[in-house]
Amino acid sequence: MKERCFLRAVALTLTLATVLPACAHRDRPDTGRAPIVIGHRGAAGYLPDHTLASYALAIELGADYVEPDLVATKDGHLIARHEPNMIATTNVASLPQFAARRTTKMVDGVPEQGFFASDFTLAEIKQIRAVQPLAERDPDFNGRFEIPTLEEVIELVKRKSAEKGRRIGIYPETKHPTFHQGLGLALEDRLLRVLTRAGWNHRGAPVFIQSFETANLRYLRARTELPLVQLVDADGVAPDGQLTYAAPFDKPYDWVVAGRAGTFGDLLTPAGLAEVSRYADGIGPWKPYIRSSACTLVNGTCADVNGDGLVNDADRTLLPPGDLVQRAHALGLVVHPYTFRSEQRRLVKDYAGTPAREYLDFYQLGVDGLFSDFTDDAVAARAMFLLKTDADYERCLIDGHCEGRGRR
Ligand SMILES: [Ca+2]
Repeated sequence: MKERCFLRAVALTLTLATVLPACAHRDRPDTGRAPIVIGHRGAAGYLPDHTLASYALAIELGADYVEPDLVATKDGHLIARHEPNMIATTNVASLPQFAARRTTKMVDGVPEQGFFASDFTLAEIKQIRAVQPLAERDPDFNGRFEIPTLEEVIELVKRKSAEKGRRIGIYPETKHPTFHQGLGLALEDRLLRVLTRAGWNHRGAPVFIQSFETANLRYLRARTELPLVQLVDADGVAPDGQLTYAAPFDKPYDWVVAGRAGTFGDLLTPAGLAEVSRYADGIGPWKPYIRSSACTLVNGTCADVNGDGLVNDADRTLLPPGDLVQRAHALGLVVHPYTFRSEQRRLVKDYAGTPAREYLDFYQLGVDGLFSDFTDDAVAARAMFLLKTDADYERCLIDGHCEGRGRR
């Protein structure tokens, strides 16, 4: 591949200097030149989220990074869970020894009842097993897998990387940083200590750190050279494709605490993005920020266009993409949207039920990577995308049509 690139580079040097970097960096998928595939919660489409089995499967399916979400235990260990409240993703509610731990806590201003990791020691967490939280996905592996620590995730990734002879990284998310700070279990220094002990707290280590909050990313910026990614959420998508904002998904929770007005969308205005670029290396926007969709209104509500009795993304049509990717790139920010899922009901009508069409659309729009529940589909589509890019090269060489390469 390198040699082919080099020969092309020679052939193209005189007229096409600007396309060369894409070719030269083909074998470095995490430099922003070819999109990386991030195994969202592991291989969440197939196995219970945030288990070593799920991360291992994502790696087997070709993930470049796996994504542990991090919450803290009572004794200060970082474990991989999507929420501090373990009620939906584990069997904890069925374990009699923990029945008395059921409680209500305020999480980002919302009361939640359940079983919180911060009320359990790591030894107790190890008695709990993960379950599949989504009813539409396979429950056969419920109750089989432990809750891993961050250290165990890193150990797995290092071992798999050595086995496979390829660079594999982690993409940890600090979950509810303000909530954890309020418990005296702040995530940030704990995360950096674990990464330092693993030899992974330096620029060039295979790690991105992500957060929906802003203040903790600024805190981390002063303490690590690792790339930081500002996640950008919203509450929903209106019938016309505009993002909607309602608590607790309206703004970073540190803004609520600080009394700062505004919404997540403000992070992506020209001024907001410039502010983000001063402390972060990338953005992780919900994918409608890059390309949204609209529904067909009948009597004021979205219609069941495909007549399957349900109203969902499969009834919506794509809108033209915005310019977020280009604006972020102009500021040197990488763009890693979330979350790509292969279920039919989650694919906008234009993708015709084919996940590859959605991936190809976003790869063409220039994203530097994406979070996928179905690593295999993301990786297969990337292979198609790179082939397509090769075809573009040929076309460029043969007849001079060199536009529309779709990547930086
Ligand atoms: Ca429908």
